[in-house]
Amino acid sequence: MIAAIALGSNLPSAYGPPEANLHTALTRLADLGHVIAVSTFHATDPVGYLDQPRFLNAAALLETNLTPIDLLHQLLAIEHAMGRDRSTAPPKGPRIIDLDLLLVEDLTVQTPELTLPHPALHERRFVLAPLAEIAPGLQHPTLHRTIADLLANLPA
Ligand code: PH2
Ligand code: MG
Ligand code: MG
Repeated sequence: MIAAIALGSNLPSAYGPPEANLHTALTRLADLGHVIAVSTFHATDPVGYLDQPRFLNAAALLETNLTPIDLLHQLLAIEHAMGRDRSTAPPKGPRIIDLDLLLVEDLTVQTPELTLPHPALHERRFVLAPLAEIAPGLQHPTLHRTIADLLANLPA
């Protein structure tokens, strides 16, 4: 199956600055399958929780044999292995690495642990802009609009 994954970082780690964190995370994603495409890295202003450094955001397409829930667990394991500590940081606050599962083919999943498509995918420019570089024609499975269309129609 092909999964779309959002990457974000706005703190340095043992691997280096946010740019190095994205590169490290992409290397680890490659252990989970085949990385088909990677966007450029976008410097973005923080959204939601404003008092934090700017982010570097990206998107990737991963071909994998993992189930969606196993893939989610692997993404969380990479975050943890790279030094992200969810117990101390505020929600939506600064992080070494954030790996969000956006889409898996046209699956819809509603469980306490995992919602697909990602519930905020369609309203976040920092997610849609990188994803539109590598998958502009991908259809949102419930909104039935392409990534390029969702990006073009975001409020400014
Ligand atoms: N992630 C958040 C909250 N705010 N802002 C930007 N620019 N980029 C992010 O990745 C981001 C954010 C929570 O996941
Ligand atoms: Mg996350
Ligand atoms: Mg996130």
